[in-house]
Amino acid sequence: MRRLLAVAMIAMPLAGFAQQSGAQQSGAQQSEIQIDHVWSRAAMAGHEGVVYLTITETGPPDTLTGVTTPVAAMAGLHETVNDNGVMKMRPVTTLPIEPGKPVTLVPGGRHIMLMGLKQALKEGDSFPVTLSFAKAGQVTATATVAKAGAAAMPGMDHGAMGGMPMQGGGKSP
Ligand SMILES: [Cu+2]
Repeated sequence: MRRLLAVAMIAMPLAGFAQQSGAQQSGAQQSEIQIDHVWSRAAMAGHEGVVYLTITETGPPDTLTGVTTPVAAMAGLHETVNDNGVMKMRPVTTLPIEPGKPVTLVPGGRHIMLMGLKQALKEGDSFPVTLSFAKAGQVTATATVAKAGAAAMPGMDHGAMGGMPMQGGGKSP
């Protein structure tokens, strides 16, 4: 009888602890970020490139805060806006990621702009793209290069940006 009581007394605080730590874990920033459909288009070295992908969050809300890739001097988030019939691109600094609401970067919408390609992107190649999230930290995905102009949006050419109104974008000669 005495032994049984002792076991019960030990078991109770343990159960309480387990419950508490379980709650803490679900409340902690256990970010579950998945990046799919990562693709790019063939482009020449020194030119601009583009990356499209889908971000799915199954953990708590997060924010995409930046993008880097070894194949470009600079990478950044852009969105495409229709300004009185003229398609323009503008930089986006952060992108909120909500659980259960996949964020898609597709031609004609949001995309990752690669500025100053350090190497040519050839069809069939792949290269890493690292996304920085406020909570999840850095997540690296692999982009596959499609042919130039693949699923291109009419009236917008990422390969040659001549005449494209774009903030802070240097034109290739
Ligand atoms: Cu762009």
